[in-house]
Parts: sequence; C-alpha cells; structure tokens
Amino acid sequence: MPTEAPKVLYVRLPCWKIYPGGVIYVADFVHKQRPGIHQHLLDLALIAPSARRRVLAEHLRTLQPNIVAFSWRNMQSFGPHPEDDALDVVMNFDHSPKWRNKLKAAVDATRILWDYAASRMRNFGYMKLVRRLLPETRIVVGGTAVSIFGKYVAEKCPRDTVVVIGEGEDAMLAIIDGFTQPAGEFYYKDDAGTITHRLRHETFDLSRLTAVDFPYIESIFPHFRAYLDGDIGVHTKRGCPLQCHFCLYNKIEGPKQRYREPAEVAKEIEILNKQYGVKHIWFTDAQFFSTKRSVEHVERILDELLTRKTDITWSGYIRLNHLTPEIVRKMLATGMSSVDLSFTGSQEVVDKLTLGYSLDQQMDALRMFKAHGYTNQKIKLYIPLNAPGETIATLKATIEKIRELCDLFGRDNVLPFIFFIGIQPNTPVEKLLIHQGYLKPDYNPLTLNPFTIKKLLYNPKPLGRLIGRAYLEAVESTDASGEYIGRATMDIMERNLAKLKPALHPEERSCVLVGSDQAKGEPGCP
Ligand code: B12
Ligand code: SF4
Repeated sequence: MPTEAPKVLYVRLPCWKIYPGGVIYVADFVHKQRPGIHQHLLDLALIAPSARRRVLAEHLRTLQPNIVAFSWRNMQSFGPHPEDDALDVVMNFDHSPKWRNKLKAAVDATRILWDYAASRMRNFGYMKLVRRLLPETRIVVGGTAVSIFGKYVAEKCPRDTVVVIGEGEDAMLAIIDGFTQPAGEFYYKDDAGTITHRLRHETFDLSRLTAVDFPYIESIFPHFRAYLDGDIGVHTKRGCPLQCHFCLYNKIEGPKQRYREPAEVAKEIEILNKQYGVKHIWFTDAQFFSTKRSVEHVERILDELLTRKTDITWSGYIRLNHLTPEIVRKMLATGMSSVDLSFTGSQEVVDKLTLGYSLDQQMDALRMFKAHGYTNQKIKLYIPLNAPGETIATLKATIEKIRELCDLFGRDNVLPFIFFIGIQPNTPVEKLLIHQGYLKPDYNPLTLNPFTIKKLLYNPKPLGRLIGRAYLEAVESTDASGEYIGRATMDIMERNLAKLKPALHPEERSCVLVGSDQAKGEPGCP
C-alpha cells in the first residue's frame, strides 16, 4: 500500500434503479473518520449496459485508485411477485392449461435465466478488469448479496480481494488504514489465491453513524440527484432478534438490535427533505417496528420529525406489536404512506412460520389505525401463500381476513401481494425442506438449473395449482378491468375454493373440484 492517503473508487454494481444507501453510509463514515481520503462513487445502475465497461475503465484510468470497492446488492433475486415478470413466467410454465402459454413461458424463462447468469458473470468481469488495468490495486466487495454468498464470491473474484460480509463501515476503514488491524467479517483471497475467513469479534457502535453529510456525498457521487425524486433509504437500526422461518435478515444484520441516535436520523431526513426536496423515505431496517425497545426508539424518531416539521411520506417493513393509539397517531402525522406487513389470516400459519405474534392482536392494531387518524394509506399485505403448513382451511381464513380488512379500509386500499416464500440459504425453512426431501442436502442455492430455481420459489402441489390458476385468470381479467391483481387472485381463489368438496381423507391437503372446471376435465387441485 502507498504511503500517501489512498484513493478509493466505489463501484455500485448494476441492479434495478434503487438508491445506493449502503455504500453511501460506508463512504460517509470513512470521510468523517479520515477526511483527507479521496473517494468517488460510480453507480453502474445508472449507466447504459453497453457503456458500463468503458465507463469503468475510464474511471480507473483517470482516478488511478488504490482501492476499488464494489457494492453488490442482489445476486439471487428470484422472489417474484406481480411487479416482476418472472412470476408470470413461472406460473404459466407450471400451471397454464394452454400449451402455447407454457411454451412461451419456457422461452421467456431461458431469457430471464440468461440475464441472471450473464449479470453475475459481468460483475466478476468488472473485478477482473480492475485487476488487469491496475494490478496493484486492492479490490473490496461488499453489499447484501455478498453478505449471503460471500464464500462463493471469494472463490470467483480476482486475487487480493477482500469480500466483506455484513455491515461495512469499520471493515472498510480498516482496509483503508492498511489492513494491518482488520475489522468486521470478511473472506480474503490473497495473492496466491488462498482464501481465509475472519469472523466479526467487535460490535460496531451505530451511534457513530451521524446524519449523512449529503453535500460531501454529492461531491463524490455525480449521480446523487438522479435519486431524489424517488424513495431514499434511511437506516435507523440494525439487527433482528426474531426468527421467522423463511428470513435471513437476522443473519445478514445479526440478531442483536443496535440503534442510531434518533436526533441524527431525524436530522438526516430533515436535510434530505428541506435541502434536497426529497419527499419519500423508505426506512431500510430489517423491521422498522419489531421489539418493544425498537418501538420506543421509533417513537423518539417520530417525535423528532414532528418537532422539525418535515414534509415527507414514509414506509418500511413493520410489525404491529407494541403499538399504542398515541404511536399510531404519530406514525400517521409524520407521513406514513402505507402499512407494509407480512400477513396471513391463520394463526396456525403464523405459528408454523414462527412469526411470533398473535393474529388477533395484529387485527386489533389494524383497527387501531382506522380509529386514530387513518385516511387513505395503502394496506400492503405480503402474503406467504402456500408456505409449509398452508391448507385449504388456512387459505380460506386468509381470504376471510382480507375481506374484513377491505370492509375496514375500503377495497381499493387493501393490496394483497401474491408472494411466495423464496427459500434462502441457512434458514429454518431450508433445513425443513431438506429434511422433508423437497431439496437435496447438497443443492446449490446459486444454481442455474431452472428446475431447482423454480423449486426455490416455494409453491408446491396441491395448493400450488389452485393458486397458480387463480393468478393466471386474474392476469387475464385485470388486463381489461384494471383491478389490482392480488385482490383479483384472492377473489378467484375464493370462488374456486367454494367449489371444492373435501376429499376422502380430509386430513390430507388434497381436494376434488366440482363445477365448471371439472366439467372441462381440469382438476383444480390435484
Ligand atoms: C429494504 C429492502 C428492500 C426495499 C428497499 C427500499 C429502498 N428504497 O431502499 C425494497 C422493498 C424496495 C426491496 C426490494 C428488493 N429487494 Co430488498 N431488501 C431490503 C433489505 C431489508 C435492506 C437493504 C438495505 O437497504 N439495507 C440498509 C443499508 C444501509 O445496508 P446495506 O445496503 O446492506 O449496506 C451495508 C452492507 O451491505 C455493506 N455494504 C454495502 N455496500 C458495500 C460496499 C463495500 C465496499 C463494503 C465494504 C460494504 C458494503 O455496508 C453497508 C453499511 O453497513 C434487505 C435485507 C437486509 N436486511 O439487508 C433486502 C435485500 C437486499 N433485498 C433483496 C432482494 C432480492 C430484493 C428484490 C430483488 C426483491 C424482488 N424480487 O423484487 C427487490 C430489488 C430492488 C432493487 N431495485 O434492486 C435481497 C438481495 C440479496 C439476494 N438474495 O440476492 C435482500 C438481501 C433480502 C433477501 N431476500 O435476503 N428491498
Ligand atoms: S421476517 Fe422480519 S421480524 Fe421476522 S426475522 Fe425477518 S426481519 Fe425479523
């Protein structure tokens, strides 16, 4: 490493346009600790695909950085939902009664798979370009994708690369300081290609994350203003002590909740709002409201926002435990624009997925919203449809509860999101499905085998077909009516479930369809 202050080029790897909050927190922290260091942020998400290599090469030649630090957000992005065409493709391939649609889905799937594989190869290609043009430069890779698949990235990246797992502020600072006293968790591939792994021993104190110095960020990130008319991600804490079956956020961020100073969070939002005209904030915490302590922490942030009279709307993933009418009023008064929560209408499924709350209490909290200042905020329900434990009875219970919510908030405001569990590495649900033989113990979560990828989007028989057909019918009908696809899917499912007769063995989840579909020889739920 050189003796003068190193120059750092951050490269945000391509993904759908979304504010690069993670790497901005890292660069801001480094700047505050080592103001003399020259940093620059290049966001490849905003550069036309055909120009990305050229623009990166130009930056490398012009800036001659000593450290090139990549930020990689999504690697295994299959969690299809109605706003992602991969859901249509999987549904058509598996469940369309029309061969033409199945065939088209197979062709589309090949295209999506190619994009998926090619984007991964291109990302490693950018790292290799750095190694070729600047052989002495140290490469660093961080971000949520590598936090999950760090070992894999370490195997594929060039020599002398540090692959940072989880939060990156202290790890990056230690690398910039010469990497003689490393911090954080990382894999390191040395010059000989040997990979070593360091676990995190220290705790990063989140109160060190003071309000981002946006004028500085703008000075190193020419594309900063391109994000200001959309959602800006603001982090208030890290960690989640809960253990929902399908989730690995608690592994990415750790199980212990750590907090930023409420006044600093509010100041960050105030600057974004008043100096940069930002109107919408997404709180990027694993869960914005979760434990009792975290709710108290959020309340302090909301109080600060009220004092500062910010004019924003906001959203974030929330649970509805520990709310009081007072907090609800503050949430709405500070501009909460939607209630985004995991939802199933069956306590049995809540318990099977170890979501750790009472459904009755969740419904009471939603009624509390209605009673204390609710106007027309959207109620977005992320439904883990057909998760392990789902039965016809639980599905009917979910439909019933959605109906209740439509009566409460108005049909147009309730948005059931057709979401399936994406099986993620090292989660309890993955272990369960390996144990049940659904997945092979040595399956590769980053496989390019379309049949395994399809399996990772968990929607098994027999209910899978019922849901799939309802979804496909909803797509056709909503094209014409403009109805929200999730609501239409639930309606069609309700209609089809009403036609079901219990099978001979009611304890099995199988069912027999009576009525029009059966007349066409189409078993609704084989
Ligand atoms: C909030 C969130 C969202 C919000 C984002 C809202 C917004 N406007 O920002 C919404 C709901 C829109 C969303 C959408 C999606 N998301 Co999301 N999301 C998250 C979540 C919960 C937090 C991400 C975040 O912003 N964290 C806060 C910032 C501060 O932290 P960070 O980015 O991780 O950065 C830190 C470290 O990673 C590291 N770091 C980052 N860059 C760098 C660079 C260097 C050099 C270093 C050293 C360190 C470093 O240091 C940072 C600070 O400590 C994560 C899960 C999680 N708990 O992390 C999933 C997550 C990132 N999402 C994921 C996915 C797949 C998606 C979708 C593709 C889902 C879908 N199918 O549509 C979309 C894609 C969106 C897009 N445009 O790319 C995956 C990605 C990983 C993977 N499996 O490949 C995650 C990990 C969830 C999961 N399934 O496990 N998401
Ligand atoms: S789903 Fe939410 S509450 Fe559950 S473990 Fe994940 S982050 Fe925590």
